[in-house]
Amino acid sequence: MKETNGKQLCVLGLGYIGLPSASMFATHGFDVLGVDVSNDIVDTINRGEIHITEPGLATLAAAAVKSQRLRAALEPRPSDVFFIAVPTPVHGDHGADLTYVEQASRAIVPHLRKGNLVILESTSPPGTTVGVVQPILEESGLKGGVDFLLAHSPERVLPGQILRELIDNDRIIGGITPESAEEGKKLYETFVAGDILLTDATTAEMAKVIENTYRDVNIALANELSRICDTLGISAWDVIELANRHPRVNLHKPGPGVGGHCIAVDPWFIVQAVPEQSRLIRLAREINDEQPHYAVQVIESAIAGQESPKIAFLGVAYKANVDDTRESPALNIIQHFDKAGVPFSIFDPCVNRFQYPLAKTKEEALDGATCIALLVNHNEFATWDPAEIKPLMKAHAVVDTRNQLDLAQWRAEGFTTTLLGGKST
Ligand code: SAJ
Repeated sequence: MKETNGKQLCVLGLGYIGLPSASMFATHGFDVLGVDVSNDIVDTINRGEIHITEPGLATLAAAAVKSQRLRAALEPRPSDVFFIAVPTPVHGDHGADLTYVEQASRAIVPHLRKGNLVILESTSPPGTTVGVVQPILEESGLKGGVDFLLAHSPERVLPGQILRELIDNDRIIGGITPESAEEGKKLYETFVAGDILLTDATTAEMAKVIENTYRDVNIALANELSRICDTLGISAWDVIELANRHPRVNLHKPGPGVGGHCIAVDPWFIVQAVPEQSRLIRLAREINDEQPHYAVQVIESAIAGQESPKIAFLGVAYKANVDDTRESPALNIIQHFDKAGVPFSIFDPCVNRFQYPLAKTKEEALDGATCIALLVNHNEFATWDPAEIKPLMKAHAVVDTRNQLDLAQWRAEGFTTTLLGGKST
C-alpha cells in the first residue's frame, strides 16, 4: 500500500459510485467521511451495512466502517480532498439536471481551504467542471487552480462489476490546471491498477459521455437490425454472430430497449451542448427509446390467437443480474399491457421492489399464465426446465427478447416460441 499521509477525504453522494469509492479509499488507509442527504443511508452505513446490491460491496464497506476509516454523516467537514459523486439525471426535455452537483458544490464551500483538491466524479455535460462547479466553489473567496485544485475524473465502472473495474479500469483525470490532474493522480494511484490518463476537465467530460454514446449508437444499430431481420424473416442473432467473426466488427445485441441511468441519459448531454451537430446521436436515442414499443408489438403477436391471455413477465431490472430498475424498458412494456387491460404477473429473482407487485416465486408468477415474456437475461432464467414450467401454465407461448433461452428445447416441449429479432416458430 502507498503512503496516504493520513489524508482526510470527504465523498458527497453514497450511491452506486460514491459508496464503493469511499469504501475503497478507506480500506487503502484514508480517513473518509461519506456524506449523503438521506438519514436512512447514513444510519445504514454507520451500522456497517449497505443500501444497494453490488457483489463484494457489503464486505468491503463493512471492513471500512469496522476499521473506523469510513463514517457517514449528513454534512461535509473540512477535508484535504472532496469528491462529488451525486446523480446527474435528465429533465423531461432531455436537458441535464445539475441540481445535485450544484447542491454538493455549495455544501463544500464553507469547508473549502487553501490547498484542497475537489474532484467531480459525476457524469456531466462537457463544460460542467469549469462552468458550474468552479464558480460555485469560488464563492468561498478562493480561486480555482490557484488556491484550490479542481478536476473531473469520470466514473466508468460497470454495475455488477464495480469493485473489480474500480481497480482495473484505466482512469481519466481532467484538471482545470495540470497540477489539479497531477494531484488527482497521486490519490487514485493508491488503488487503481489501470493506467491513469491526464487531460483537461472538459476533454475528460466529453470522453466519458462519448463512451456511453458509442454504446448507445451501437445498440441502436442492433435494435434496428432486429426489426429489419424480423421483416425479412431471418435471425438478427445469427447475422450478428456471423458478422462478428470479421476481425473489425463488433455488433451489439438487440433487446427490449436501453435502460439504466447512464447509456439512456448521457448521449443527451452531447445533444444539449451542440444540438445541430448531434444528428446521429439523437436518432440512436430515439431508436432505442422506441424499442420497448417494438417489444410490445412482438409480445402482442405472440398472444394474438389466445382466448384469455395472461402474460408472465420475467425480469424488470434494467439488465442482467442486477437489482437496479432505473429507466428499465420493462416498465414501459408492462405499463402498456396494464393500460390495455391484459392480465399479467411479474417475477424477477434479483429485484425486491418495483412499481408493480412482484410474484415471490416462479410458481406464483406462472400460475394460469398463457405466455412468458422474458425481458431480462438473468442467469437464473437459462436454468429453467420447460418440462417443469409447462404444467404450471394454461397455454404455452414464450417470447424471448434477449436470446437467453434455448428455444428449441421449449419448442420440443410444445411451446410456441418467438425470439425478438429472430424467427417465430
Ligand atoms: N444493452 C443492450 N444491448 C447490448 C448491450 C447493452 O440492449 O448489446 C442494454 C442493457 O440491457 C441495458 C443498457 O443497454 O438496458 C445498458 O447496459 P450496459 O451494460 O451497456 O451499461 P450500464 O448502463 O450498466 O453501464 C455503462 C457502462 N459504459 C460502457 O460500457 C461504455 C459503464 O462502464 C459505465 O460506467 C456506466 O454506463 C456509467 O455509469 O456511465
